[in-house]
Amino acid sequence: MTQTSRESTTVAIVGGGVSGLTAATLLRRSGVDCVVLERQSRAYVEQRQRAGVVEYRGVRMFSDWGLDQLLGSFPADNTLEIRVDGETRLLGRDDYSRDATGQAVPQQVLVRNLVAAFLADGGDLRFEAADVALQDLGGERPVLTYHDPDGASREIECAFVAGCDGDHGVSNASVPDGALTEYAFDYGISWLTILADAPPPAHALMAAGRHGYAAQYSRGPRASRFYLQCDPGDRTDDWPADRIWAQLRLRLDRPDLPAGTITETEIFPLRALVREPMSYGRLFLLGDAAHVISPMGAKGMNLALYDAEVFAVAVRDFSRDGDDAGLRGYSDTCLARTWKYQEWSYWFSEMLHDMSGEGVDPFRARMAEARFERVLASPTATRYWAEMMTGLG
Ligand code: RFL
Repeated sequence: MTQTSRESTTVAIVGGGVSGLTAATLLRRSGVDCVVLERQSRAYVEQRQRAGVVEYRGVRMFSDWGLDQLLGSFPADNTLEIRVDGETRLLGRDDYSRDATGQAVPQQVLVRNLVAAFLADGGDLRFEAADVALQDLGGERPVLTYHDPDGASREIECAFVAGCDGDHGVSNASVPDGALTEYAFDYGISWLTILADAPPPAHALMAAGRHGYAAQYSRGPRASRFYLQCDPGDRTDDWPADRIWAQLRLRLDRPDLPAGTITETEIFPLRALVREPMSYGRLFLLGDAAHVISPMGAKGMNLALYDAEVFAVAVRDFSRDGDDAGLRGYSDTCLARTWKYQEWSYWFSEMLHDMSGEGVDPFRARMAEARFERVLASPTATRYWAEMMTGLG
């Protein structure tokens, strides 16, 4: 019978996305050894496109750790153009927003840079790790088992597990029933998201109107990510390219928007989910494994980065100084930011979907208009918006 050899590390990280790779990089910088197990191939994770902006707080975090080069060099100004039934209003032009700009970096570029830097630094990152299973999370030394790409069984014993494998990963599913409480919210709205070779707009552009919500964001010098509100029952087959471009031109009020090659379409429901607490025994949940957020405020990747830093600092303090305050406070610290961002994204999502549109309750529409006027007219409300946008609030 073949004996499975058991390895040992301080932190075993499940998932090599933004949260897992950032936690791994910061742990290594702190002298803490770790192993990252990623189910997919390197090629797959390096081309998976999603988010595109690291908020100012995240930019500062990378800079504080001497990792500025991972973000590239495309500043993202905080200007947001909002068109309501064709009328344009600008947010993010205040001094506070101007001084705290984020960085435009497509998520797959950040992942690619994190992978390269971690491996160049001698980091242990294992792709195509199949059947990862988590055992003894409540004990002193949890064990992870998996199959390597050759099909061999492997075991890793560790002091801590970082569950960075997203909403449908194995980490949160390994927690015993009843140990976590899930708070879920369904907006009752779906978005069609489109990646296309199309010149990006000067600023992030959102449009509310009677035909439904739409948005366009830069994804590099020649690509854009678009969103179109659609019926919850729609499938991508219902949205051929002609329909997509016609609806984008109409809703964004850009009759001259050139049609480019569409490289990806996906329909997803707008939803929110938070799992509390964000830890169980020696397992710590990071990023989407702990919370899912409406993309309206562009905060999913940014929350993942925040969790990664809080976790890495907590493990560093424990390993170096025996100080377990950070580990004990991990969940509360991360949940405080998570809920703040959930509330902001909820406010933002509801406001722009309610403002105008077929079938919108007239009372809700008036409320949304009042909210929007307040954020434009009141310096205090504008400042609050900017604090959330930059991540400094
Ligand atoms: P990730 O990036 O999904 O990485 C999880 C990794 O875990 C791996 N994995 C496993 N590995 C080993 N064993 C298993 N059993 C495993 N199961 C899964 C996966 O292969 C993967 O590599 O999660 P992480 O690190 O928590 O990062 C979260 C962010 O990716 C996510 O919040 C954002 O992409 C959300 N999001 C956006 N966030 C923003 O901040 N700004 C945006 O503009 C933005 N746009 C978006 C988005 C999400 C989108 N989707 C998913 C609907 C646009 C879209 C279309």
